[in-house]
Order: sequence, then structure tokens, then C-alpha cells
Amino acid sequence: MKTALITGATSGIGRSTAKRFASEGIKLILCGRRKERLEKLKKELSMKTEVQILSFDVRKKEDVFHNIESLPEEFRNIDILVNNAGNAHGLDPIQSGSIEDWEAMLDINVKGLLYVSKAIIPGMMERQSGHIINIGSTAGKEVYPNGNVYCASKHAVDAINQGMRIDLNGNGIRVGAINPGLVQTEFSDVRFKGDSEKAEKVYQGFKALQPEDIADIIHFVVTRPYHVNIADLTVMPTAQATSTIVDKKA
Ligand code: NDP
Ligand code: 8X3
Repeated sequence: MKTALITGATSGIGRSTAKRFASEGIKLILCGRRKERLEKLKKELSMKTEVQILSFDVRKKEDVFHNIESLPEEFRNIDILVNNAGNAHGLDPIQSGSIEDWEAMLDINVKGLLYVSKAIIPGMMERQSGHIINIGSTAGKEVYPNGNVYCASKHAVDAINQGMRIDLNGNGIRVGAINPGLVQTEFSDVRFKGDSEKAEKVYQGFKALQPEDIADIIHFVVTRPYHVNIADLTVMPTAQATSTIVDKKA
């Protein structure tokens, strides 16, 4: 039975992936800051698989290492790492963007992903086996107006994904990115700091991707035979052509 560690499992893509993996009998280590949500999810999924929860902020590197190192023996051999925790903070032109927002995005989406990877890759190297899925974005492939630093953070994920694949080549570790377009999660609530009206508008007038769609793809990626590595996959709603071209009927 495989063991997967999913960051950002309290919501959206991470939570749906946890549910999908649980249905397939994959052992789970679920991470996020909101402990109550992790506990609730553990209760729900424990009927299907073994679940361990770790509550930490990916920005705090000591906490990242401490939590991962303190996993019980039966959860130590992590086969699958889903580097999913992340978010956008604000949607402002570069000339008026907030430094706090910029720092949050770079600290979480880039440095946090690196800390978690640094804590898990040594075990994969020792076992010469593993699979790392980095959740990038269409924002890591193109830049859109006011997306500046969020797009930079996801371009960094794209580069890290390529770098990991190059450096880990020959060690039995698969590395690949999944780059979604618009997915209806709590993403826009966070981006617009709880302004739910503004957040809802992002997904109005077309059918956005649902977190289950991405979970389905992640499950497909991790169930390919060992010689198949899905290195880089971009997925958008049918209504979306680029970050700025979305066929909105309403
Ligand atoms: P959600 O806001 O629904 O989920 C984000 C998850 O990240 C939550 O579980 C949250 O947990 C976790 N997280 C955020 N900050 C931290 C932190 N400092 N430490 C630990 N965990 C953290 O958004 P999505 O599911 O949409 O986002 C998941 C990933 O998908 C992100 O990397 C995002 O950039 C990417 N993505 C999203 C798209 C979209 O349109 N929704 C499109 C393309 C990519 P908690 O708050 O409990 O810590
Ligand atoms: C999230 C999708 O278009 O808001 O990465 O950047 S978008």
C-alpha cells in the first residue's frame, strides 16, 4: 500500500485529492494549518484508509522539518508527495501591490514547497523510489494583468519542477507538474481576502474546473506504470483559452 503526503489538504484541490486517494486505499498524511479541518477529514477518511494529520505552516521551516521527522514509523516511507499548498494574495498592479502579499506568495508557494520537498526527498533518495507532483498553474506558463508576483511564484514552481526532474533523474523518483487554469475552490476567497462577492464573480458565467477534476488527474498520474512519468500537464476549463480569455456567457 502506497503512502502519500498532501500539503494543503484542508480545502480545494488538496482535500479532493485526499478523498480520491482514500477511496483507492492510499495511506495518507494530510497537512494544513487548520487543525479542526484536518481532524474532521481524518475522521471521514479513516473508514477507507490509514490517516495521519500534520498541522503546520509551510512558511515555518523548523515546523516543517519537526512535523515530518516526527511521523510514526508506519508513515515514514512516503511514496507520493503532492506539493499543493499555496494561494494568491491580492490582484493588484505592481505599482500598488502590497509587500506583505508578495512575501506571503513567495514564502508559501515557493519557499514552503522547497522546505517540504527538502524534508521528504532524502527518504526517497535512500529508497531510490518516489513520486513528486508539484501543483503549478497556468499562471506559471503565462503572466496576466495584476498577476505579477503570483505568476512569478508559479513560474518558480515550473522551474523547480524541471530542476527536480533533472537532478533526481536516475534515482527512481518521478517528478511532474500539474498546471490548472480556473478551479472553483477557496482560492479566490483567499486572493480577495474574504470578499466572497468578488470571489464568486471569478467563476460566474461558465463552468469552472472543480477540485475533483484535478484530483482525478492527480490519481491518473500516480497510477501510471513506473516507466511513465507525466512531466508537465496543463488543464483548463473548456471555456478558458488563456488566463485572460474566458468565454463568459453571463
Ligand atoms: P484553496 O484555498 O482551496 O486551498 C489552499 C490550501 O493550501 C489549503 O488547504 C490551505 O490550508 C493550504 N495553505 C495555504 N497557505 C498555507 C500555509 N502557509 N501553510 C500550510 N498550508 C497552507 O486553493 P486551491 O485548492 O485552489 O489551491 C491549491 C493549489 O492549487 C495552490 O498551489 C494554488 O496556487 C493552485 N492552483 C489553484 C488554481 C485555482 O484556480 N483554484 C489554479 C491553478 C493552481 P490552510 O489554510 O488550512 O493552511
Ligand atoms: C490559479 C489560476 O488564473 O487565477 O492559479 O491564476 S489563476
